[in-house]
Parts: sequence; C-alpha cells; structure tokens
Amino acid sequence: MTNVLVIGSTGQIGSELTMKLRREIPGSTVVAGYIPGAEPKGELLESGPAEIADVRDAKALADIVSKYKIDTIYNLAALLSAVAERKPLLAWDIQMNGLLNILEVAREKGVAVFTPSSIGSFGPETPHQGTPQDTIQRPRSMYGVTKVATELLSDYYFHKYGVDTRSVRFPGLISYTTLPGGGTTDYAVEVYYSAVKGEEFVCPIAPGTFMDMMYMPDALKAAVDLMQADPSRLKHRNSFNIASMSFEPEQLFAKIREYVPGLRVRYEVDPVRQAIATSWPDSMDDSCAREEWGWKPSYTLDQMTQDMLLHLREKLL
Ligand code: VAH
Repeated sequence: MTNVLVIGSTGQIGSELTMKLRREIPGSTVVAGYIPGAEPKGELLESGPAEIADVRDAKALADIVSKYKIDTIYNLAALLSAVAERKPLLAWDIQMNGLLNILEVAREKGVAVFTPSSIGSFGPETPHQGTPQDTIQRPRSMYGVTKVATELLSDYYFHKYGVDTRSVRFPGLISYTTLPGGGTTDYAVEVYYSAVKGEEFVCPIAPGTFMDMMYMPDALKAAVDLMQADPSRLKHRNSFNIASMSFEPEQLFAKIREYVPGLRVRYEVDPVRQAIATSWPDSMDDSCAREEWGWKPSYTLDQMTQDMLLHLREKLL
C-alpha cells in the first residue's frame, strides 16, 4: 500500500485516516478525495494532494487512479444512519452506485478497496450479545441495508474478479478531531463536548441502550492493519467484526463524571435513533479478526475519556 486515495477524506474517519497514512507510510502519496462544499482545510490540505472525488462520477475516479498510480482506495463515502433514514434514496445512490463505480475502477486497474461496514449491518433478529462473525443480517434501516449490500458486493468482486476488497464492521466511533455527521452513536461524542464546555447534555438515546463503541485511534489502526495483512490468512474479507468496548449512556456519563463531576444530563429520546440503536448489537464477537489478522484494541473507556477530555480542553477552551 503506497499510493492511496481516501474518498471522504474530510469526514469523521477520513480526516484522521488521511493524516495517519501520510505520517506512517514512507514514500506514500495519499490523495485526499473530497466533494465540493466539504473541502479539506489546514494541515489536511497542506500536507498532501487533494482531488474532487465524487463516488457517483466513475470517470473522475478512474482519472485520479491513473494520475497518481493509486494502488489502494479507502471508500469512506456514506450518509450515516440517522441521516440515511431522512434521505434513503441518496444514501443508496452514494453507498451502492458509488461503491459499484469504485469496484469497477478497481477491477479495471488492479486497485485494493476498503469499504467499512458497521454494527448497523445487523438487525433485530441478530444475536445481540457476542454477535457472531457469520450470522443473520436483516437490518431495518436504509443505512444497514446499504452496509449488508456493501459486504455482499465487495465479496462478489473478490470471488468473481479477484479484486482485493477488505472491510471491518465499525462500532460507534468516538473522536475529538471531526464531529460525526448524523449517526445514532453520535451522542457518545457530543457528551464530551458538553462536559468540557460545562453545558447540559441532552441525550437522544435511552438509558440502558448498549452499543459497541471504539476510540478513533483503534479504528484507524484496524483500517490500516487489515489492508496490510497477509491475504493468505484471511478466511473472511467483507466484513470483520471488530470490538473494543460496549456501554450504555449511564455508564459513559458515570465515567466522564469521574473527571467532570458537574456533568449535567437529561434525556430527550429520539425515536428514530432509539429504534436503530435498539436493533443493533450490544457487543460483537471479534475473534475472527483477532485470529486472521491480529486485531487487538488498545483503549479502555477510562483511557479514551481521559484522552478525549484532554484534547477537547485544548481545542475548545
Ligand atoms: C452511525 N456512527 O451511528 C455511525 C456508525 C456504528 C455506528 O455506523 O450511524
């Protein structure tokens, strides 16, 4: 993996993944793909090349791949779960027609492709505790439908054409660099901002609602390690369960109050996001990722909380 195109480079994952790849891959060219209206800024813009990369424009993608001799695409273009419920047709267009464009370019030009899946690819019938790697996936959200279809289409391109497609099922991701864009797990990011600013946090997810969560540094480690893994060890490809921590809102708030005793919270449950959250796993079994490519998270809830508060105080105060 040397010349990389990150599609969605200004989003919650892409903004940090692009910088990590530029720092950690010697001699690499890491192109920040973006869409008009979401241009890269600051260090992301100044530290490497950037190109307009709309997944719905197949020719533009092919031209970028040729121009920079791209060997790997990270496809992070997606509407997150709550937004996708408001704009289901746009979500399908970006996530599925966009993916098809990327996979066709990858097939023609011999490019590896990483397209994340999510805990959102599971549904109410999926076992919620220790969710298996291979299990029933009948999500009721458009986001989840696109994630299951992403897994199937990516595996199809591997088995039929030999395209090197790989993927992980991300938990809810928590980070301090870029706010998430309308997901069901966003509450677990937003509450840290409220804690640092001394504002009351209004929580849209009900107490007792467990979801898999992960600190961004671990998520980025997974995305890079999987693409660098020995392909002969992979029994799965699209998509690996990866897990780190599982908590419900009250557990998260109690941990934050160990460092910000005055944190104030009240609940205004959002029925759309609550229905989605209830359908998702409480905790996934990630033994296949651990066995096939050495996955292991580093951060605990306590370590994440200390790191989030430290960096948000620097950023906001
Ligand atoms: C969302 N943060 O809530 C995203 C993610 C697993 C959750 O897919 O939609």
